[in-house]
Amino acid sequence: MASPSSALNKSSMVQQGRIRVLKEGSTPSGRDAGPVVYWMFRDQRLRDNWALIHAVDQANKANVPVAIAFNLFDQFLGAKARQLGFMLRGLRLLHRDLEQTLQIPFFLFQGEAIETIPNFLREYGASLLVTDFSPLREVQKWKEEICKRVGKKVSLHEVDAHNIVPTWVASEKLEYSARTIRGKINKLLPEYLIDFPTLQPPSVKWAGTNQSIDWDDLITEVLREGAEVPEIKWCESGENAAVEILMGSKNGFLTKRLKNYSTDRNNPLKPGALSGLSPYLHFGQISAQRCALEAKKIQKNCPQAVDVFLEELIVRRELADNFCFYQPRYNSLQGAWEWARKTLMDHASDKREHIYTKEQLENAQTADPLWNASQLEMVHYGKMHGFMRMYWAKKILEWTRGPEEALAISIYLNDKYEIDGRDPNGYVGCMWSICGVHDQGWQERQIFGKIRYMNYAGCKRKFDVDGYIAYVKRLVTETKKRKAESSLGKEAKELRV
Ligand code: FAD
Ligand code: FO1
Repeated sequence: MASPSSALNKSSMVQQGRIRVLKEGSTPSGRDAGPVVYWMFRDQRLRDNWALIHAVDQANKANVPVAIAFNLFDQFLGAKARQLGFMLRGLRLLHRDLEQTLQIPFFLFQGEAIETIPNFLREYGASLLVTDFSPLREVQKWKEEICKRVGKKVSLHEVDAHNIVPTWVASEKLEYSARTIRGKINKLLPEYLIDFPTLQPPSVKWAGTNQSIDWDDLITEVLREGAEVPEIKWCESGENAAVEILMGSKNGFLTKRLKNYSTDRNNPLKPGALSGLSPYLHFGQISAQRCALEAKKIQKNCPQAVDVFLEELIVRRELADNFCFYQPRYNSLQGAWEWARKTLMDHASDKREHIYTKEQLENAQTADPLWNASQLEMVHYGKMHGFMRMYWAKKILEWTRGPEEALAISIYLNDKYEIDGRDPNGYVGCMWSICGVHDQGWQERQIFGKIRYMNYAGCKRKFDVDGYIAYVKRLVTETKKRKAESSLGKEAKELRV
């Protein structure tokens, strides 16, 4: 479907390897070239955004205006108030900054992108649609459909603004593990881990009217509809908040917390040892390339911590995009390797000590207080500690009737409650834990077969399990108290009215 990006007006701002031409329009350049539209989807930021840079560059070359379009889906992979509130608050800030700095209009549509985006292109006679890149099946299908629905003259370019080494450049095939992709990525880092050009306002201003967006109304509506999974208060949304988390002078990861990363990142009692970047990376409010550039600047101060961080941020994260891009069944047992499917099926009827329903798991009603604590951390805090996610998913394999059910439940719960859910990292995280994707085979045992096993005793050896359970208990109490106070506050306000 995609051809090499030879058909571009030689993009001088963005490396050709980062761009895929999904559709080549027939627009003769010159007077009847229409505007450029950037359909912003995964990379919801103005700074360090290759897709936006490309859209402005192409508009300037064709001497036409450029606009940003965002489509808010009615239902997106189980997202609720927690995720949509975070996303929309970030977009509201982006909209404000956009008008103040780049004077590029921002249009927000509600419904299905395969309807709203082609309609918008037709309304303004656009010649080029630029999109950012997500390997998720649905997204790839939407783009194929949009290619069919737009006029002959419209071109469609996809820009990988999320990965440092574009997924299709890092490897042309499904990689087996971090070991097989690491060398391929590291070889290309000198070429792709480069600084960003500073974006200037486009040369040609948008002639049409700008859309006025009632953000308060929209956010209130989305919070009401998605109230089942309430917003989290500890995680402020937006590009500025993301930069604070990365390198703020108060408590930034690179500025204040990096030294503990290599030693404490697997200790669930020290969540501050982790970067805390995943909500911002997931929604594209910060560029992984920016995080890597800033980390490399201080590599000499904490060489080991930076190496470990870059391994997770670049190799592990881009391996997840590789998996989802080349394995369309990335969230099902069919997407696992043959050895894993076989070993799991060989042990599918092994006796389980416990069998729990999705509801029992969702309500943290198992006999394992450690697992319950991790589930409660995810439900109430919205971000389970990375180490616990492995234990959490593996126990679901042990306590359900078979691997398909385990996979379905882990992905359902992960995407419903995690602020960073619905992400290739999450599908791979569940597939790694339950079906050994990107892992090797281990000593064969009941239920798990050759899938890596984790247990309570192993956790006890690694960290203070009782301390973590107590920590989560406090967390849940505080969250419930805050929720009660805020709803009291709301009632009082209504009474005063
Ligand atoms: P840090 O350790 O500071 O990592 C920095 C960044 O590196 C992360 O934000 C992430 O982008 C990347 N990274 C770190 N670990 C991994 C990994 N194992 N795989 C891929 N990328 C990684 N990550 C998500 O973003 N969304 C999810 O829904 C998600 N679900 C998971 C489910 C399971 C069962 C497992 C085992 C892992 C899951 N992960 C997920 C991966 C990882 O746990 C989180 O990315 C990490 O805990 C996020 O916190 P952080 O940014 O503070 O981590
Ligand atoms: N992107 C959009 O363009 N429109 C949406 O309505 C939308 C909702 C959404 C909800 C939860 C979530 O985690 C992400 C969401 N995204 C949305 C962002 C985008 O889909 C993600 O970056 C991909 O899921 C990752 O590939």
